Amino acid sequence: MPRTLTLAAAQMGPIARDESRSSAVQRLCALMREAKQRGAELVVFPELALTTFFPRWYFPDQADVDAFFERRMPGPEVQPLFDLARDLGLAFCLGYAELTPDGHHFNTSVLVDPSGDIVGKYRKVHLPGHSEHEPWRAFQHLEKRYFETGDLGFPVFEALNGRLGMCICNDRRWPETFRVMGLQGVELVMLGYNTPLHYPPAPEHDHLQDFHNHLVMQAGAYQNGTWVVGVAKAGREEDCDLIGGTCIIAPTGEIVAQCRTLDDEIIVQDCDLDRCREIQDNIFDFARHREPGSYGLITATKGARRGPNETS
Ligand code: ING
Repeated sequence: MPRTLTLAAAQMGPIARDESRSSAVQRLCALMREAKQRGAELVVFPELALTTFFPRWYFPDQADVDAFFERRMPGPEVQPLFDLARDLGLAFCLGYAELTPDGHHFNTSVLVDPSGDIVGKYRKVHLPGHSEHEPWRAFQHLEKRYFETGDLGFPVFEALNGRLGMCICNDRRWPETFRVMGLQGVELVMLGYNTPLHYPPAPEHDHLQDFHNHLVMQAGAYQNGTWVVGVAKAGREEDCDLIGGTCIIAPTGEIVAQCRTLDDEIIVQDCDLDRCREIQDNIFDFARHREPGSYGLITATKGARRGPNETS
């Protein structure tokens, strides 16, 4: 009997800066109902799914930044989503901005089981962008200013009769992210993203954003023999175009389902978790083929070493 998990990716269109959490939660609930109607057992939502992508602005006053964060999960505005999931018997994965009781700020994702309990948490490790206001940019990308580096590593959780892991947005571009979970036998990596079409430091790559988005997730899936679901917050959000490309990727690296719009949209896929073994027992049988003795630089260094003639 294959271990099949019926998975829904719940892409969101733009969230306006003045859109309330309650409005965003209503949209998430509508997506969750549609996913249930289409047979889903697990629904994955985007990164920072409760508010607009606020790192695109410079806020000198920390109180204005903190207004985008959740002090409790679920707080009162988010409770209806947890209640609906429990009523429908659905698990879900939700990205949000976490402000801890002792004052730490993280870009966070939680895995909630069908009884409404948080059974997994992840805090974004790879924070892109910059930490100071850079007015030359058409829009800011101040994740390094507003969030701390995640302190939970890349855990893999036993849930829904499988081994599930999470990462967030920029994390997907770093092979280490998937490999650390691959070394824990992950079978499904759930991730959300807010990815602007325009990348101010290298506008010549703007036309490659959709390609790079799928490239990194397909590679992560194939090289670790895991399912991957990537879920966009998409569309033109506060004058900033965010890519779509929400998709579900098999352990072979094949995209098996993909959103077609830049709006709120559900795609659903039966994921046979046992298919991970086609890859994990063969081409990427880590125990047989990996040579960690040759990989020392990966954890010994941060930046590249370019030799004696290094140019800065
Ligand atoms: N967003 C972007 C991402 O990694 C980015 C940042 C955009 C990096 C375009 C490179 C190119 O998808 C977040 N939130 O990490």
